[in-house]
This record gives sequence, structure tokens and C-alpha cells, in this order.
Amino acid sequence: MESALFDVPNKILEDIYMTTTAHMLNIVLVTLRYPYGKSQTFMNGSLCSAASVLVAAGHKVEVIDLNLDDEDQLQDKFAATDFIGVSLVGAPFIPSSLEFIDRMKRLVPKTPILLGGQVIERLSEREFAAIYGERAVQVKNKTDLAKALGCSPSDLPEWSEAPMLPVWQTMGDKRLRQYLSTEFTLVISQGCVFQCVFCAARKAMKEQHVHISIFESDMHYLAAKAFEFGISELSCYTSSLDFFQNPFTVKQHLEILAKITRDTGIRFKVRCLSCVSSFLRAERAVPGLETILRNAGLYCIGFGVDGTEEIWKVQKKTHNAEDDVPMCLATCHKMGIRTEILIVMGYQEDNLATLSKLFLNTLRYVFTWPKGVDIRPYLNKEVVPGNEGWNRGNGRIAKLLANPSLFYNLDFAACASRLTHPRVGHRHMVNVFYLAIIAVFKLIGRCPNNPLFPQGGKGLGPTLAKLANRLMPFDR
Ligand code: B12
Ligand code: SF4
Repeated sequence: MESALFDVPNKILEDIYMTTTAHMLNIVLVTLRYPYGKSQTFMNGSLCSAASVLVAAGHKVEVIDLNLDDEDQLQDKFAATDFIGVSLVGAPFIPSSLEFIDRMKRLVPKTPILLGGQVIERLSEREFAAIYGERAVQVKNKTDLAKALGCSPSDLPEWSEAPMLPVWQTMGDKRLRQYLSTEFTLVISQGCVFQCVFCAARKAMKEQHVHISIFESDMHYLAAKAFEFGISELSCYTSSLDFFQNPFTVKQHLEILAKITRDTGIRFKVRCLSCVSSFLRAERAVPGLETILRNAGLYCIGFGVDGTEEIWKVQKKTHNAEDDVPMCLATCHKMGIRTEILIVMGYQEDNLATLSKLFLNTLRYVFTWPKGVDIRPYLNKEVVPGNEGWNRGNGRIAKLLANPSLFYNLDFAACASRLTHPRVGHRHMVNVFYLAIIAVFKLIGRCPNNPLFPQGGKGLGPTLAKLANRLMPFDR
């Protein structure tokens, strides 16, 4: 293989890099350990993206992963750094972030700790202070980050224009090899134009994509490293919330993956999430989509079905239509693409009729396409930082702020608890359906999901839940 194939297009990087090296700071960015008592190897897209912004602004960044690094061996690094930054993927990481801050405050009491990630961004200042006091700094956006670092927001590039390549370089080959040997986050885009009530993601905004030339040089670098490590296939989970929302933009990214595979022989194995309506629209609009997907290595699409027609109305998911689901599954089947039906269920509006209908629908999908459809159930949490339940505010928020260990119970894989589903009969019904759907589809080998149990709080129940959760395999 020609080594020139793998030359990093430095010009692209030079154009993007900022020139603020005069104020170079040392920053250690931390991925916390998987919250349920074991270690998960999964390159964190959010943290790498935050790191890429800081590196492009001229700072020296070191990326640490408490799933893979021994914290006791890192004390010198923490002692020598100007800032410690932590990225939280979702609410279940809040309890362990508090424990991490406690440990850091004992070790390096004066070093500022910055917290970022979507769950942190969605807390109001008052809520953040109720959980963390003054022991950590909330980073919601570029302005907060610039203020913390003592620079101007214009000194920091947009995340979509900052290359990840230098971050991967600083990780070192051993770490990168570990990450590339398992599935990792492929940051392609952020944001979704829809605004489903239950959703806590970056919604009601135009989707923003990684700059195409940055994407190309980053992917080129990863392929080069994979080749060097003897890894022939890169397994990725894209960051896009609705992959086909802007089909012509994502087509460009897919064509880059296909080109890199052609040039280097390194294959990509990509899975993504999509709305049924967006996929069908893309299939009609983009000529040759099937070939584009195949050449890019896209092998699996997870469709956010999330309930039945009755539920879509109240959850403002009206871009879903019942007939679209089987149409998507049939189209993917024809294309040779695996499908997963993501069903967030257990809304306050769910009743025996809607849950039974959902169950029957899933059975119909799996038995119509017995080889190509998996069912992935999740249990809705009405109040999660960032969704409409949270923004409306209610007594449950006060309970969470007073006892942050309850944030575990907001995990979408966790069964309903008194906190999340206060009506007793409704809670039991929802849990019965959730566990039954998992059990039935697992029995026939069509459900990769596993339930977690609400481990927040004190007492026998949470202690047993904690023990059970340790045994649960990782979510996909
Ligand atoms: C890939 C992914 C995962 C992966 C890997 C995590 C990762 N970070 O790579 C896995 C599969 C492990 C995962 C797990 C979970 N995930 Co997830 N995941 C995503 C996904 C699809 C992409 C993340 C990403 O790369 N985004 C792209 C980057 C560019 O955006 P970003 O994350 O916002 O990061 C930017 C800023 O926030 C900031 N930033 C981030 N961290 C930091 C830190 C510092 C110090 C600073 C300064 C800045 C900063 O800088 C970045 C660039 O601007 C997102 C959806 C999405 N589009 O974001 C959901 C998402 C983040 N996940 C979510 C959730 C809830 C979870 C789970 C908790 C699910 C659950 N079971 O309940 C689990 C966690 C439990 C576990 N198993 O570990 C929610 C979070 C919602 C919320 N408001 O809390 C999201 C938004 C999905 C959704 N539709 O709701 N996830
Ligand atoms: S659930 Fe999906 S479609 Fe709805 S707002 Fe969230 S990301 Fe967008």
C-alpha cells in the first residue's frame, strides 16, 4: 500500500488551527467510568470533540478514560494540570461525577473542574449549583468555556470545524488501538429539527455537520492507523440523531467513507439512528442510495418508532406514520440492511390498549422479517434534563436535586420507579410490558437490550438493583 495514501492533509489543519498559543493551558479531559460498576471501552465522541476545540485553540490537552486508565496512577497528571474537564453522556453519570469531584477536591483542591456534555448543558444555573455547589464550573456553550479559560469565544473554533486528528495523535497508539478495536462514536452531525416532547437531545435546531474536509482528513487518519494496527474493519456508531434528515449532506460524508475504503482497503461498519419518514424521503430523493450505503459500509439502521399513533400525537412525533414503519423495514430488507426498532415506551399517556398495540406491532415486524429486525425497548422518563417534562418543572426535580443518586433512575434502560412513574398501577403495567417485551424477543434472539433496575436512593431495593445492574451487559 502506498504510504502517501495516508499523508495527513496538513494544509487543511493549518487553515483551521487558531493562533492563540500564547495562552497555552494544560487541560486534562476525563471520560468517567461506565456508571454500573464495570468498564466499557467506547471512544467518547463528545469528549474527543470538546478536546478538538481546545487543541485547535492552541491548548495542550490530555484525554483520560477511567474505564481504561487507573486513576491512582494519574495523580501526577492531575496535579500538574491547569484545568480538569469531565464529559457526562447522560443523567446516570451525575452520581459518579460527584464522587470524582470529591476525589479531585481532596487531591488538587485549587484546580478548576469544568463539567460539559448534554445533561450538564440542560441544567439551569440554579439546578447545577444545587447539585455541584461551587466545586465545579458548568460549561453550556462556547461563551462559558471561553470565560472559564480566560479567552474570548472567538478564540475557540466551532466543534464542527475542529479536527479530531491531533486529539487521536496525543492519545498514543496503545489507546487508539484499544478504541479502534471496538465500536466507537463517529461524530458526523449534531442536532435534530423535530421536537418530540420526551426527547432530551439537541432538538428543534437545524442539523449541523462536521466540515467535509475535516471529516475526510480525520477518517483518512483513522484508516491509516487501522492499517498500521492490523485492523481491517472500523466499527462505528454515528452521532447523528436522524441520519437521513439532510440526505444530500450526509451523502457527501458517506462518499468519503467509500472513497477511503477504495483507496486503503480498510472497511467501515457503520450503524446509525433515523426517523422512518426521513429514511423514506432520502430513499426517494437520492438516486442510488442503496449503493452509496453499501459502499460506505452502512449495515444497520435503528429506527426511532417510540410508541403508537396515539402516543405520537401527544409526544409531538407526528412525523411518524404507521404505514411508514413496515415500508422502511421492507426497503431495508431489500437493500440488505439490518434494522432495529427503537421503542421508547411507558409514557404517562400509555395504557393497556396502547402498550398491547405496541407489543403486537413489534411482533408483526419481527415475524414478517424474521432475520432482519431486532427490537430495542427503552423505558421513557418523563422528566430528564433537557426534555419538556424537565422544562415544565415539577416536584420530581426537587427530589433529584436533593438526592442526586436518584439520577440513576432516569436511565432510559431502567425500569420505572416511584420517582419516574408515580402512579402505582401505571408503573406496574409499564414494567410488566417492558420486561415482557425484552423477555419475549430475547427468547427468539431478536432483542439486544437488557433492563437496568432503578438503583438511586438508599435501602435494600437500590442495593439489590445495583448488584443486578453490574451483571447486565452494556447497552448497544
Ligand atoms: C454516541 C452516543 C453514546 C455512546 C457513546 C457516548 C459518547 N459520548 O460518545 C454510548 C452508546 C456509550 C451512549 C450511551 C448513553 N447515552 Co448517548 N449518545 C450518543 C450520541 C448519539 C452521540 C454523542 C456525540 O458524539 N455527540 C456529538 C458531539 C459533537 O456533541 P456533544 O455530545 O453535545 O458534545 C459537545 C458539547 O456538549 C461539548 N462537551 C461535551 N462534553 C464536554 C466536556 C467538557 C469539559 C467541555 C468543556 C465541553 C464538552 O463539546 C462537544 C462539542 O461541542 C448522543 C446524541 C448526540 N447527537 O449527541 C447520545 C446522547 C448523548 N446519549 C444520551 C443518553 C441518555 C445516553 C445513555 C445515558 C442512555 C441511557 N441508557 O439512558 C447512555 C449512557 C449509559 C452508558 N451506557 O454509558 C442522550 C443524552 C440526553 C441528555 N440530555 O442527558 C443523547 C443526547 C441521546 C438522546 N437522543 O437523548 N451514548
Ligand atoms: S426523538 Fe428523535 S426525532 Fe424526536 S426530537 Fe429527538 S432526535 Fe429528533
